[in-house]
Amino acid sequence: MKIYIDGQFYDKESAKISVFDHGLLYGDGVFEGIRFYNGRVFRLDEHVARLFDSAKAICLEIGLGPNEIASAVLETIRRNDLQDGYVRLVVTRGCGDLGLNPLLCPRATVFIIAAKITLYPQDKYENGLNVVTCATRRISHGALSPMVKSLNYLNNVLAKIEAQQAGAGEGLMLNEQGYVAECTGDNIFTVKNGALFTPPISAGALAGVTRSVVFEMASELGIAITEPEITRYDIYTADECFLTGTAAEVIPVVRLDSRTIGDGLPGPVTKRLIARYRELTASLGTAIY
Ligand code: PXG
Repeated sequence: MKIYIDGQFYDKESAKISVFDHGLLYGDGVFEGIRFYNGRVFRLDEHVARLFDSAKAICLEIGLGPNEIASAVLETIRRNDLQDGYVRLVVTRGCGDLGLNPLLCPRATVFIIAAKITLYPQDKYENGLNVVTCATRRISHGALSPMVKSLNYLNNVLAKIEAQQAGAGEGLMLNEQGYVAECTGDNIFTVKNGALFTPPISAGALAGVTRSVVFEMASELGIAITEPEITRYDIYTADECFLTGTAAEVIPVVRLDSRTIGDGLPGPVTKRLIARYRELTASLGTAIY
């Protein structure tokens, strides 16, 4: 495995980041998780654009332009001779001293890992996930914008622990007002009477790249989609529910907090979107080779 760090490639064993890097000391940095399929990177430009937006929001100067970052992602995949897999693209504040002052970090650190991906088990796509609501709330706009895909994932990690302790496949996160935001690493959608619903960004949902593909697929398939405030009641009483994420793709949810959603099986709209998403990922994207 070859890993990109600041313009150079290193073997896995020698790919190391300093203990003085503020990405580690303070979670001061941003990242993206990107998929590639059949030798093409899916939605590369959207991921790079979101990375730059996240960086801008935290006053982080990446030191490379969007085209250079995109080229570095492609080169990292090529060096690893992969056709299908997952890319972790990380930009940290870089090395500084032990104080949190970011001005003492002269240069951002950029690293890129391209790897094979461990997927959710296939039976979850066929039978659906069991989800529980977590007590840990989604970070609020007043603390750190939930739009920023930052290295501060501790609240999501704590929520994930709750979900795991409950034996659930994912954890539902509410915002401070008690409205549904998203899951610990995925956006959430419901289907009711043939129409699609998903929480708005204002409720704390990440502007997911896969989420935006669902909007495109819905318009292509003639399915209505809106972003009202959603409560757990709306999910308990939905006909269908599913999650979206770069890693999870589109995955059905059949239970929330021990309530069966719809008839307890992945529904027709969900199945249609899963099939269409697979067609898109298999055929679109930036050519790697
Ligand atoms: N919400 C959050 C909080 C995320 O971290 C998504 C939604 C989905 O966004 P995309 O753009 O991927 O459709 C994410 C991204 C994991 C893992 O190991 C998942 C993400 C990030 C890092 C790790 O499950 N998902």
